[in-house]
Amino acid sequence: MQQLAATSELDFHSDTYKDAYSRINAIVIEGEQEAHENYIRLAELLPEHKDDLIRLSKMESRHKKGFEACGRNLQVTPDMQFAREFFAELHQNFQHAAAEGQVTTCLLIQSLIIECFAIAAYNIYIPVADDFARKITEGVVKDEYSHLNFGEVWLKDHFKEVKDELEQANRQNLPIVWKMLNQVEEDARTLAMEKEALVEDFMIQYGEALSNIGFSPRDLMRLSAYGLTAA
Ligand code: PL3
Ligand code: FE2
Ligand code: FE2
Repeated sequence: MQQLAATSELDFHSDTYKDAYSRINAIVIEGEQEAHENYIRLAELLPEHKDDLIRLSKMESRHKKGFEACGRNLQVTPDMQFAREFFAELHQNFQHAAAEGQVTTCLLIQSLIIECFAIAAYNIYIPVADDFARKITEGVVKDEYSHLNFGEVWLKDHFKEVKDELEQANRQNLPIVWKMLNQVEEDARTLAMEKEALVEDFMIQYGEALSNIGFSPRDLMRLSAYGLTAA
């Protein structure tokens, strides 16, 4: 009900909406661009899955184009500088892990954390988006589930060998997600997206993914607790 009331009051052409959109839209464009690059890097690290990963990287550039069109449609110029800073920590951690050949950490950052973040954000955005952006986002979110699935399947197949590195990568990167959410909380609310809903959706996707990979309910509690302290 609250969501409905909020939507009917949204003015997609107001200065307030467009100002917040210039940052959120940029974050999403930057996120899709980094995802594109990350899957190309992963294709180098996992040559036996090269074709699949290159296919995912191409989907990410299509997503980026779609969200660029959403910004243009509202006559908003995305604040890309803001967005690059927003992703800087995760970006650095991914680059570092890739340089060390830590495929597990790279997959946790891209296919679990970033994809779950995207799925949560897009799910919460769809009901409050303008008509143009809603259609684009509905198409994109379907793809993101398949990207999350790629990571889940690979990590599940190698669970014994990757478990410790996953725990360590989770501990290092999950707190960053909460910091990122806090940074966009206000702008997201201007778009009628509530932080609590984003957190809830993220934790559901992420927890399900960890459970599919092989973590026990007890492990899940421990893993999810990281970062809550930072939120
Ligand atoms: C991977 O395929 C895509 C990575 C994109 C990451 C997006 C994170 C978005 C968080 C910002 C919350 C508001 C989202 C608004 C949706 C248009
Ligand atoms: Fe994407
Ligand atoms: Fe994706």
